[in-house]
Amino acid sequence: MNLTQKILSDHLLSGELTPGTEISIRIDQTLTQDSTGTMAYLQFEAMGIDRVRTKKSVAYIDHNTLQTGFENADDHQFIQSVAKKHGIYCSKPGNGICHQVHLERFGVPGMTLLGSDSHTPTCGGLGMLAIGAGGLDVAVAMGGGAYYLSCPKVVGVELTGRLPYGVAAKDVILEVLRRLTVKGGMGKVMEYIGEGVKTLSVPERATIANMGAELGATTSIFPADEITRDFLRAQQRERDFTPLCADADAVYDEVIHIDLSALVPLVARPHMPDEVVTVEECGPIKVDQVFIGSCTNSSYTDMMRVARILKGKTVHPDVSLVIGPGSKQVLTMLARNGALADMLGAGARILESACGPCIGMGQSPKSGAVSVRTNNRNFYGRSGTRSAGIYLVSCETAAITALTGVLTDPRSLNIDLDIPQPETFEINDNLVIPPVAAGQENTVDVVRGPNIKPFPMGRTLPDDVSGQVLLKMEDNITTDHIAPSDAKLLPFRSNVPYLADFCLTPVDATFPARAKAAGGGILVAGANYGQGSSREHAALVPLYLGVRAVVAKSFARIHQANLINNGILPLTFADEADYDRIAPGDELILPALRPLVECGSEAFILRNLTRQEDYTVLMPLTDRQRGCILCGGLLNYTREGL
Ligand code: MIC
Ligand code: SF4
Repeated sequence: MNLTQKILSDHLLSGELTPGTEISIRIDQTLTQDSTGTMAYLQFEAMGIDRVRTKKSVAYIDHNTLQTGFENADDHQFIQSVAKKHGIYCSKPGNGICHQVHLERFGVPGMTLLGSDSHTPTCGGLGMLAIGAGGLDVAVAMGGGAYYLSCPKVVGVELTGRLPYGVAAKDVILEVLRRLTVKGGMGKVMEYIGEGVKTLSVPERATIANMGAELGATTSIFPADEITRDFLRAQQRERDFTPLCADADAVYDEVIHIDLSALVPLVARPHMPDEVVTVEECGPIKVDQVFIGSCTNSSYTDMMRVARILKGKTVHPDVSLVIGPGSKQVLTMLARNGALADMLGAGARILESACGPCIGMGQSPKSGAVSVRTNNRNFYGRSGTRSAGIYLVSCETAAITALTGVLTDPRSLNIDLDIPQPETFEINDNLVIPPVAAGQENTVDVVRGPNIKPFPMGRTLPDDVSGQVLLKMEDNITTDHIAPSDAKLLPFRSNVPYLADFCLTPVDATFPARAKAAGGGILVAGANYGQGSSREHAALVPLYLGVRAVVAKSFARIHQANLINNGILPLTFADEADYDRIAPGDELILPALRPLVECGSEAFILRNLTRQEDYTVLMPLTDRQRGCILCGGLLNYTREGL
């Protein structure tokens, strides 16, 4: 067996490990972050369970830390109190980015982790099977419920050789994205194997696993070996180590080879993470802003390399350099060993350990800017400045670029970039608040500020579903298009009615008003609809606006699950050519849909009343998903079941 199959079979609750069929697995750990967490905890509360039934559940506060009004702080208080009551550890603002902290302090090789954030696979760097999901799926897992997923194919990514000077783990994953594209990992787990794995530290593996999310992969995983043991020992948790790897004769559905020695520094150009070219090909474009940080690249070793490059130098006069170390642990260590002073000395602007600019929470670049960043997504508008272009690179490329003012290949540096892992990391978990003991739940009152509004619930499926095509979209529409998030909108993640007025506005500014005027309708989209974030808001907000169905060429995994969980129909074209036959404004109907879904049909007639045409659309559903669709969502379905 390969490693993925081993962990899946250890946790299998139903189904068989046949790719493409539904399986369900037991979840050992969960994580939430604040921008998806408020909704997840409201849903958890709605399930009426006193205490989480996982081995460990952690609620992080790391996204909404700008606090430009009362909203974020209210949400923090809600999360901290609800966590304390229900058996969940709460990582307070300032403790760091969920994935970085989880890797340092909580991840355990061989366990399963479900997180309400699409970059949860970061802990795959430790040999965990770590999967991103919508908040409702995480709420169910916290309650001890199974997590259902389509059994993935397993791709063996065989690494050989060793990274040359100036080439980083980030360049490995950018190379995978260059080859496979943002759709290339759909339905697959990327399992890293081969001799080259041994040359990569745990934080480097985590960078690669993290950005596997941009491939659309279910997750990415590395073996747990002596390097993993050393990392856990340095985190004073060697007891959590178990050696894990694939069997020598393990079989993979596909294998791809990467010779680490042959890689060069790469860059993903605006506005997609797979728009990858070499730094050399991209050329010395003039740069206005550099951001170093995010869950992809903010480990201690990343930051130390940056400090070394900056030491004794000055940031280019036309560049604003912003650095956000990934965790309190990292920032404290930089402060103690003087690296922070080197960064400050060079003119870097230091941010608290949080997501920050990665999700547009501050530091939006100027109009038309070129912003070079170490994070994982460069989707249109995500920085908060729609006219800016975001270029994704390694820490080394970002740091030297900040000095030269133009995109620069770090192989031109001539300083030692070899940073060994420290013998021991600085351990201080005083910003992690433990829950009350079992049985004490009633001693905690959950605090709800005025920003917390009830979430919309789906309605039972009517016999016919009909509506106007409100919008026709191209391929690769992201959740940042559907439910945009920046410093102005993130504070309203617990306020769906407010967010609804921004739904799909990066595609068409008139969409929310038109959807409201039409009383809802149907969306038409190309391939990989809903890629990116796990935010359930990309389903809740259209639900609030009355969207009943999305007809697409294909869907991204987490978004498709979020649609079903909220009772919105995810339909695909049987013949993709039919996509071209539908126009915005067309009136569509799915006649007798409910009885057909009830009797298990998977193919349906979609009638275009405007053009007098019929198309075949598909919606293969498992029994559980059928229940969700018929009842108008997972919560209704679970309640009916109870
Ligand atoms: C992101 O990177 O897009 C986010 C913000 O972390 C999201 C979660 C969210 O939208 O709240 C994610 O990756 O799932
Ligand atoms: Fe935070 Fe950015 Fe990572 Fe999302 S991708 S968890 S916003 S740092």
